[in-house]
Amino acid sequence: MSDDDKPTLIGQIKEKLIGSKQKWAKEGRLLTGTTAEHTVRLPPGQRLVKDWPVLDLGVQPSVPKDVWRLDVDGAVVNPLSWNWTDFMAQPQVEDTSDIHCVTAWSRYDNRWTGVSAQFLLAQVQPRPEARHVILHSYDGYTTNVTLEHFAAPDVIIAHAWEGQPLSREHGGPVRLVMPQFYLWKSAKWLKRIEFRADDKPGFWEVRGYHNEGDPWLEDRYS
Ligand SMILES: Nc1nc2c(c(=O)[nH]1)N[C@H]1C(S)=C(S)[C@@H](COP(=O)(O)O)O[C@H]1N2
Ligand SMILES: [Mo]
Repeated sequence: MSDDDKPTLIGQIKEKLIGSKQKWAKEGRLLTGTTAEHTVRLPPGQRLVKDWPVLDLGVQPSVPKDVWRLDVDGAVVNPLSWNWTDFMAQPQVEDTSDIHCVTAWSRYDNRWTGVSAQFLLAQVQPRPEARHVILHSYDGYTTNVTLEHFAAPDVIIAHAWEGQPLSREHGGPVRLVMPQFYLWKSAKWLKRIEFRADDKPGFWEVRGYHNEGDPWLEDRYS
């Protein structure tokens, strides 16, 4: 290296900076491990978890399959009441979706099996005035959704998760799954689906939770 090529003091500092940045790049410093696709997959304010937290009112009702029933009634042409055998004899669908809980955790790729809401709607035929759907559970929990949201293709009345019977703590034998909304809309230990002309805010909705609960709009609280 000739004298002319010798880096100045400033030049030496810059080289040091560039060098350390190059090292960071090589090491992948500051990379979060997520891809651009994941960035848009995770709704605002959520963090990704790998486990599956249990949240409920502190009571996990025991509902044996031979006792379980699902009543579907209210503003429908054909009310129905399925026992376990009836329910399992309906066409089964599978769908993989993400869970977003209002307590700021999300869990990707949950594979659900059950009867689709769209199939149920075709059976019961909501009357023209029906606009709202109220989910009633064996622990006394209720939650309300619009008929429009309930009719989405990924809404499932689920009895299995990852190919296994849904555990009691996660709402077995049967829970609703409504992936496009915060998980509090996905009623566990499902007992009754009521169709109504007027809305009826559920357990959390009357306690300050948002009436709709869209995670992409951060509809956490009202
Ligand atoms: N029957 C019933 N369903 C319920 C609840 C409940 O207390 N009772 N809690 C809701 C809330 S607030 C959440 S976050 C999810 C939790 O579901 P998980 O325990 O399977 O994660 O269930 C929802 N469904
Ligand atoms: Mo929740």
